[in-house]
Amino acid sequence: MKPLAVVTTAVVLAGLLFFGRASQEKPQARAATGEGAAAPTWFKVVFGVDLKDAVWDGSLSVSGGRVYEIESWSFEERDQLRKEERSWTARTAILDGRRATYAEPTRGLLIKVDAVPKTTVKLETKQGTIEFSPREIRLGRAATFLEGRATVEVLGFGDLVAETETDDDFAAIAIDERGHRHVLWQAYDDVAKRDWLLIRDVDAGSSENDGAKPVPVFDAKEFADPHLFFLKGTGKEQLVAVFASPGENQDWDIYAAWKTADGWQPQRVCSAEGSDIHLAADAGDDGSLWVCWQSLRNGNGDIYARRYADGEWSDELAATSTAADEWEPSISVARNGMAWIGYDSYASGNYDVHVVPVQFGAGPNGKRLQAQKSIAVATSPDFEAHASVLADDDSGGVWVAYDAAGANWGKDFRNGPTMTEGGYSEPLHDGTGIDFGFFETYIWSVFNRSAIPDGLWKSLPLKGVPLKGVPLKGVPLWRIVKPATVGCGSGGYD
Ligand SMILES: [Ca+2]
Ligand SMILES: [Ca+2]
Ligand SMILES: [Ca+2]
Repeated sequence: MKPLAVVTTAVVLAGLLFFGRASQEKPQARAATGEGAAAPTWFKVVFGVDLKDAVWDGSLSVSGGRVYEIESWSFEERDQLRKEERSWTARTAILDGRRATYAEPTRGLLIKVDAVPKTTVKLETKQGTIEFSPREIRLGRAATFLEGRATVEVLGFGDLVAETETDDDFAAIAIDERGHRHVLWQAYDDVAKRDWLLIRDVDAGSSENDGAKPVPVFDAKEFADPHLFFLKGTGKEQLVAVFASPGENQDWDIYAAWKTADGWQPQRVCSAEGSDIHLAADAGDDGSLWVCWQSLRNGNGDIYARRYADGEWSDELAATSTAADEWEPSISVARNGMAWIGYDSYASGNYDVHVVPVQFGAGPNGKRLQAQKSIAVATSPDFEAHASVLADDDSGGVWVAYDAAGANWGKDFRNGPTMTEGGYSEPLHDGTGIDFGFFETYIWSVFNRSAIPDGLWKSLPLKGVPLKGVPLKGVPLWRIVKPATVGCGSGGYD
């Protein structure tokens, strides 16, 4: 069922970029008009974080700046926003009795306001007044108000990358030494029935020939998994795009393309017979670029990796070599140079999640990659797949998030035998969630996020195996770990 997953995991960005304060502080990247100038910025205000039944009717006013837009967020039918008056009626909590909708118990507003130093935003509600200076809300941290019953988050601001007539998906971004934002994306041309891999320097002046308009990075008609990096630390800073494509060969391979004075110079990173797809990539602090992907050679899927630094690619490493299929890797490079590769495997007759640490520096010339022993993250008879890894430099460990569902989730042999000898496979639209795992040198634990009846989520420790007897304590669960979206399809691989 996996081959179509790549098609169904699209995150449509519609050509919009969202930036928070981090990029606002780059004056080159904005049309700054004075000291501390900042673009009008979106904020999200959430009422009823305490999940209590309460009336939050109120109104919005801004001093020292303008309100540009106001939208409701998670309103029920009974709630109402009056945009012209900047006022609303809204009641939080899920009321007793049969639910009319499956909205969350919280309600809120999305507001686009000025974010200059003198701006103050005030929301007067039946539960109290929320007042804040937009510049004091930190990116990625919700500020709390009214004893934690309401929050305000900065969402950022949007710029149109390019007005196109193509369907634009799979955007990637890198920022160069001048603070210019380069955006790479895959564009489907419905007239020519082909894809383009396009890039644009969003901050190039109109007089700059190079990058002011979208340009193709590579001449092919199909692409997947584009990534873009601005490599630093090697003395030769350069934009590099990596992607999967069949090129002219009718055989999917991995490619890199380097931005040079003479345009984009492509390089084939893998040329094995068979499909080389599901590309993941990350850049190390040392200026290295790592790629890993699924290669369907030798009659089954395995995870391969290469590392680029100082003008050279390492040898190709088979990070797995089982007779079963390994799928959809993700990669995160730690500050110490270790690359963590997560993937799912069908070696046990159902999808299980593993990570493998990979180091550079092996072999007679010290330029080979070497995989350490792989670590099992989730190996129950249930569906555990789509690993997403994040190296944690503070602990020297790695976070792993993955999609989890019941046994044989989404399979099309519901009445057939399973590896657990039951007759059950969980239907496609039932019960997928996200599980978290955390591994560090001495401690291993898995947290299971289980659904509770009202549709909220809670975290439960599922199992903990202290490898060297060190108790697990204080592991935060709010680290940024981005799971892959569950995809579905049909096909011949497991
Ligand atoms: Ca190939
Ligand atoms: Ca294999
Ligand atoms: Ca499993």
